[in-house]
Amino acid sequence: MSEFVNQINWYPGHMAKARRQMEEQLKLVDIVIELRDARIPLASANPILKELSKNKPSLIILNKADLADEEKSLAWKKTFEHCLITDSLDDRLSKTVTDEVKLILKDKLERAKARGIRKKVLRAMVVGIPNVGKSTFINNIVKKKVAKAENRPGVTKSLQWIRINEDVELLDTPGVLWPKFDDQIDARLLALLGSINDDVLDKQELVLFGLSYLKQIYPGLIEKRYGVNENEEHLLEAIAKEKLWLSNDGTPNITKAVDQILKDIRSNKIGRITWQDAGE
Ligand SMILES: Nc1nc2c(ncn2[C@@H]2O[C@H](COP(=O)(O)OP(=O)(O)O)[C@@H](O)[C@H]2O)c(=O)[nH]1
Ligand SMILES: [Mg+2]
Repeated sequence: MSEFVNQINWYPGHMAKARRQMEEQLKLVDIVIELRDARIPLASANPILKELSKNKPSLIILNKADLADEEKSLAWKKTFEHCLITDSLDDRLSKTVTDEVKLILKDKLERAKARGIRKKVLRAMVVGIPNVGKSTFINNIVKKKVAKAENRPGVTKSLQWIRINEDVELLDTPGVLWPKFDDQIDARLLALLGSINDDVLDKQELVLFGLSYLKQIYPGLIEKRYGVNENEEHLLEAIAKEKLWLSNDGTPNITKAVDQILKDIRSNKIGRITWQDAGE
């Protein structure tokens, strides 16, 4: 496979800086809330987060679950120690997340109590790769409660904490992590779902990859959606003909087919699809 995804946005200097900053911020929190895309639970993980967080408790959030295959989300949930299936627009998100955080950190709360600290406020930070829904998630969780905690000694001035409720506060800016570029399949899946800027990609190659991948994991789905069953070589042409995506001279318009299929995939017109299976 060719070197497919350009790493232009994540040159080494940028990664090193992001890494340093993340390490500093992680020291200040009790728990890491790691957002992943429920449609690609592995490809949307950062390759070194575990190492960076030094085994700090973590809560995996399978976000954008409204776009994913429900059954597969449940299967994925079982593979993580602590995991919630969410979408960033869920009304009860704030309560669901804080309840889970308190449950995970129950021992810590009890130890604090035993030492005479009556009300320990738990600190969390949200991390994740670009476009996974971090800002939407944070905005939802803190809505109407944007009482920023005061600056405290020992905490860098630029860091702001937002109190979600009496028990939990959140770093107001999420940690942005780079995605997995090294694995070319993961990189293609990220691109397919729009998590990597696709200006730098060969869209036709990407769409063909997506279609043949779909054929393997959801047999019959492409036929159902586009009414054709062709091998890869003629697939785009056949779909364009079937959907009447034609050029002025009446021939199949492949460019249009590519753009349209990419749009269909990203907007879930093809269906709720999870591209990676638990236990693979
Ligand atoms: N369907 C769906 N879309 C979401 C969800 N969370 C975020 N989005 C959309 O995904 C895009 C990226 O979200 P954003 O919060 O900016 O991601 P960030 O880059 O991680 O901060 C936006 O268009 C959001 O509206 C979700 O749970 N479900
Ligand atoms: Mg953001």
